[in-house]
Amino acid sequence: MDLLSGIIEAFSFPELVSQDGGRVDSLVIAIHLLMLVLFVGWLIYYFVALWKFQASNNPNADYKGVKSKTITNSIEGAVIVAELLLVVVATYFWNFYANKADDFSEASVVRVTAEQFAWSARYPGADGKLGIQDKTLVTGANPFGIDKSEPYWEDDVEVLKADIVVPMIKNDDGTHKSVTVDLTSKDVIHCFKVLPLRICQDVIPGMRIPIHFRPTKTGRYQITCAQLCGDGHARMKGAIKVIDKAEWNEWYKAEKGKKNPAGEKAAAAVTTTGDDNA
Ligand SMILES: [Cu+2]
Repeated sequence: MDLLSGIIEAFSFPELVSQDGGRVDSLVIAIHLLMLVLFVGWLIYYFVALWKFQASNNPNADYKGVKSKTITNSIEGAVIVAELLLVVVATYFWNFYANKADDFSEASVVRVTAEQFAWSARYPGADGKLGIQDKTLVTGANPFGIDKSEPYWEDDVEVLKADIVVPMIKNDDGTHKSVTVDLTSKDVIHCFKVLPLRICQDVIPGMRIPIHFRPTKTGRYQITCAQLCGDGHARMKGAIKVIDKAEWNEWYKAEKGKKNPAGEKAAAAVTTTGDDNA
């Protein structure tokens, strides 16, 4: 019984803590069913060919082969249908995750920056907006590459190489509020993969890629870097911590309290004169 439940567990989906993640599971199931149909189809074709072209039926080998176009046409047709299905379904899911959520608000954006081999986050401050980020401005003192000549950055909350904290907020109708994670990288291509949230998105230097999800359960979930990003890739583990609204408000207040805008302003004055990373 233990072995059976172990096998069932190994073939089951991991824990799901995202409102829309079920759609990803449906996509996985749909693709597996499609592959099953293809597999059975090919098996039937294989046995029919074995029987039809056996040696006793065809004592002399015929190097000209089959002249009828039926098989070629049906295989080409099947390939076209399968590819079309995959493209249509994949585009639908990609569109769903890549576009802004219906309840998108700038205040619910967390900007996540990947680097060899850690994850850092930046949250909008009281103005509800994040400062402008530019990879060419990244230095030791300015790890996010914040453009300090632009507005909004001063009150942003920064969490370096620690858990990425996001709130789980339940709406009155029982649905959950979306969180948008804006992904970018300081160095090479990484990949932000959180299995229980059913998200997996490449993180590309010079690009800001938003991805959204609706967490439905509080907890701490592992972020796996799903792109081989250097010799420390295997160690590049992070965590995303989903906490409830009350806890979130407290956490956010505490992080804001840690900030020292005056100190950051002084650092800005220094970094405009030289690059301390050189
Ligand atoms: Cu990585």
